[in-house]
Amino acid sequence: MSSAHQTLGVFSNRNLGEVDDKRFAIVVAEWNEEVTERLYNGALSTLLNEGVRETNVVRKEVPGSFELSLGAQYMAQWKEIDAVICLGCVIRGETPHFEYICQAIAYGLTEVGLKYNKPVVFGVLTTDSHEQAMDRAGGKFGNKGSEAAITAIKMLNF
Ligand code: DLZ
Repeated sequence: MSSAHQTLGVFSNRNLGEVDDKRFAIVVAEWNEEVTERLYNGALSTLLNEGVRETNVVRKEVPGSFELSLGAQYMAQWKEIDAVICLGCVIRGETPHFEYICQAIAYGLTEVGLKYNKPVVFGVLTTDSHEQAMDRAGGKFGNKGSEAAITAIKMLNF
């Protein structure tokens, strides 16, 4: 579950390094679309602000957050893709198997990143309510999509 106090404010975006030749895939879950679209807009605008070329960003969709791992794998296996940003939103109150889905995504994305030796970023909100998710998708606690984009850039310049 997201901490109520976790915001972009704790996240430094200084000295990110060169990104103009880097290519990104953004995989977006359709479930809780109102939230995930905001995450996507946050991620894309952050990449562009940091100097990534728009033609170097590809967007793909998966039905729900559970499918992010496979979507990430499809993208990571392309040699043309340098980093994969995965965006989703799982809401505890509306998801009886919340823990299983969240755990599966965390393990799945970790595995893909290690298998392909590329940044695969967990930009998935795991909240108690829709309101908490909106707060973290461009609301009062920042935008987890932007944070995910910064994470991808940082790991590319590791
Ligand atoms: C089935 C389901 C439920 C109940 N809740 C969510 C959710 O809150 N967020 C989300 O991204 N996806 C949810 N899903 C869909 C699953 O992620 C998945 O798409 C289906 O179980 C099919 O594998």
